[in-house]
Amino acid sequence: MQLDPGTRTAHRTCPLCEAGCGLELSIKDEKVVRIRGDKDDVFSRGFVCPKGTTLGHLHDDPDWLRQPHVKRDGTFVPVDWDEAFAVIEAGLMPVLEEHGRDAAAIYLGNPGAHSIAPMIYNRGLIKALGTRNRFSASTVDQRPKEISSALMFGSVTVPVPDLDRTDHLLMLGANPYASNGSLCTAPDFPGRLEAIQARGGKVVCVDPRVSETAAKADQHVAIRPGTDAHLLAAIAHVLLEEGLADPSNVAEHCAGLDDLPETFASYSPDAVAPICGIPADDIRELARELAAAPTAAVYGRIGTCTQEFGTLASWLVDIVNLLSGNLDRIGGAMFAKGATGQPSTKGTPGSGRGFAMGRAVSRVSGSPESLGEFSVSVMAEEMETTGEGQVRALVTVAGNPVSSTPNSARLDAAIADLEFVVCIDPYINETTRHADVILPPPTPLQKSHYDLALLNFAVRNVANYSEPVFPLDEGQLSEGEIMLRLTALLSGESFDHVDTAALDELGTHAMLASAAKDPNSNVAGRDIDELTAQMSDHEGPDRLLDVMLRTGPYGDGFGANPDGLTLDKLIANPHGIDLGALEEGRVPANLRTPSGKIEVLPDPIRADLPRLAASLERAWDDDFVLVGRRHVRSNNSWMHNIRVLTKGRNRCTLQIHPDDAKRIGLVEGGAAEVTSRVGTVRVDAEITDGIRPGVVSIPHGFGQDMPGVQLSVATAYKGVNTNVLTDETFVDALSGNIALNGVPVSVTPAPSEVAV
Ligand SMILES: Nc1nc2c(c(=O)[nH]1)N[C@H]1C(S)=C(S)[C@@H](COP(=O)(O)OP(=O)(O)OC[C@H]3O[C@@H](n4cnc5c(=O)[nH]c(N)nc54)[C@H](O)[C@@H]3O)O[C@H]1N2
Ligand SMILES: Nc1nc2c(c(=O)[nH]1)N[C@H]1C(S)=C(S)[C@@H](COP(=O)(O)OP(=O)(O)OC[C@H]3O[C@@H](n4cnc5c(=O)[nH]c(N)nc54)[C@H](O)[C@@H]3O)O[C@H]1N2
Ligand code: SF4
Ligand SMILES: [Mo]
Repeated sequence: MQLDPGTRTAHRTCPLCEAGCGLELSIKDEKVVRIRGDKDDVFSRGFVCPKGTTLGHLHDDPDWLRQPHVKRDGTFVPVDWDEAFAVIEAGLMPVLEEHGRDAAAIYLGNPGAHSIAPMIYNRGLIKALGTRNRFSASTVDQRPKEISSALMFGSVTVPVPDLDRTDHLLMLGANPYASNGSLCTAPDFPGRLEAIQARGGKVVCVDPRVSETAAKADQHVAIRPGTDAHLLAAIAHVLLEEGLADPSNVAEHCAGLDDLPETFASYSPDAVAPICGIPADDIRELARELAAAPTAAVYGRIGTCTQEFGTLASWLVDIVNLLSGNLDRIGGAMFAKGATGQPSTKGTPGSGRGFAMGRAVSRVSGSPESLGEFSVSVMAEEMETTGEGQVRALVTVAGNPVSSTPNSARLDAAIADLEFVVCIDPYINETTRHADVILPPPTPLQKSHYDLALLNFAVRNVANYSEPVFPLDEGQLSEGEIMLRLTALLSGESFDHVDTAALDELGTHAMLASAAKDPNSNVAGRDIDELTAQMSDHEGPDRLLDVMLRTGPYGDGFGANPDGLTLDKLIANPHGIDLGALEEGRVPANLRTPSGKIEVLPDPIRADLPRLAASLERAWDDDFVLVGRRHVRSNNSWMHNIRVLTKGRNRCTLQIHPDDAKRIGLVEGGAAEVTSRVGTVRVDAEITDGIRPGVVSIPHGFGQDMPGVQLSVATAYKGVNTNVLTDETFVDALSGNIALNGVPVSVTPAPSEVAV
């Protein structure tokens, strides 16, 4: 397509998922006329998926709120910012004054992990709110992996498969052809998998479904949901028993290695085969191939986390990497070094305070704290259960927990009963319809972008910053300003006189002071005023980002390393800066365990192993179990309002195996009734032999047709919320993380569909 003169081009990173693809936008008359992959992006090299090309549609979506909304007599009305904050002050503060700070809960959602203002200001908001009731999407997602890594390495530093150099990839519970990868930032993940195959390597995909990824893999292993820990323990067993284990590259930095043979003694392939539904010989072969490959990496993702043995499975991924000699090794599982610094690159190299969890338990059912949060599994009960500490108010930032977390109907009712709800969110959806006040952020194209979280999990070390493509409209507030004003209000200050620049200066000062105090930082011992004098005039979260970059592992150290990174340098390089391939030999310097060793068998893991052992005796004979899935044109709960993405056949179907469908009398396209302990949904059947018998799959994030939701496209989409079925009591006991996969359900043809 030839573009008119007068068209300008802008480059920015896509904020929608972890891949972080570079986009090239063509803009005419301040409208996006085309988005394509940025061929010059140092990381994504022109790759883009269908969602990334719709950021212009998102920006123009008439349902995206452009000013705050306050609920009056059950209806949302637009108001100006001062009025919105005044309503919050009048409504929320009395609840906190009367019942204490724990009367508020906060839920931080997924897009906040891809948005610079929440990444930087959430911490201050949480502190100002002062509640112990903190929740996030992490406990419906990756918390088990965060915990297992932090226990082993002393901080949340997750090894990622070295996709571009490995010879063999064993992938469990991930479908990057749909998701584009997770806890493994790799734009064009599919292309990187195909490159493994093209260079003669092998890709093995372990999944109860023949996912898009499984279909392209060299081998598909159709595992029974929830049994990845059993499979991986058996792989470890074979490596140890057959003398194939060779962790010599990191052995001197490990504590507890000698305990592993006994730990896995009872997990022979024969013992786990009937549980996993995988022949014992196939399990042996998986182990032998891992050991024989010149380099190999095991990669587990959401299917291995959101299940009953999520933390053990996540730990076992790294144990098998370690035993097969592939941890911290080129072509194996490696550690990224993000440009903004991580706990594993700060402080004394080689040891640290380590990681503790369960420092508090939730009020009602005693669920353990981890990383300062409780599991979303207890959110509803904390709202419903009266007494000291009952949650009476909710703040959400970029989250839609009514759609995304288990037993949605219960949570929906609990939120409806709260005394006050504030949402920093652009849409009136399943959750925000309960808000008293909605504070909408500008669209992604009106914000700067740097993926502070996910570049720490990238398969190459890369830094990439994007300036806003469009300015704020008259009367719009930046997301950072919204957050700072709410923070000030919660701290008892007057929200209408908040000097956000002064708050940022305080933040900058604190960050510089902490870097100067760290004897290992590149500004150790320097004078704060001298450093401050050298700051460029960036504002808001960008100003703090600049400090992180400059004091980070590649930073200019405020002159100490003149060629190093600064935000100005990133702005001058809109296609990103490639900082090189991942380095091997990061261990032991990146460890932050008190022992200075990789804790191979940390105490909480050791204490959880009997639970796995007990399951060897269990009758694994549920009628049906439910798993999820993703589609490349859908993004969690909030992109179904973009018409171009929802076109085509209904994607919210119940996948079921033909033998099962026949057995229960379900026909293609017929309505099925699916019932779990907590709820029932009615959903169209899609009969496919691409799913294991006994397993059914429904994708999450659908079902926007609830009263009060104002999403004109999404509410018309034929879909159901699968989290009406997922069960808040079905968790990984160690982490408290929800088990979304392997949920026992019954399936029947919906009553009106029964053939007569
Ligand atoms: N059954 C089942 N449930 C699941 C999953 C599953 O696999 N199966 N996956 C889980 C996972 S991995 C995740 S991460 C969660 C995600 O669940 P949530 O954390 O609830 O995130 P989203 O569904 O993405 O909802 C995003 C919310 O953020 C708002 N939003 C969008 N952009 C912005 C922005 O720039 N700023 C702000 N302030 N708000 C914004 C949207 O309007 C929406 O309300 O779902 C989980 N739920
Ligand atoms: N298009 C799109 N991309 C996304 C998202 C999205 O909603 N849409 N969400 C983003 C987010 S928040 C995340 S966290 C990532 C997640 O990214 P992925 O981890 O790749 O998640 P999924 O694509 O859901 O793939 C999970 C696979 O696990 C399988 N599975 C289910 N149960 C089990 C089990 O017990 N064992 C094993 N081995 N496999 C199992 C499912 O069948 C499914 O194919 O995707 C991100 N990218
Ligand atoms: S893969 Fe993810 S980051 Fe890349 S264009 Fe698609 S949604 Fe955006
Ligand atoms: Mo996620």
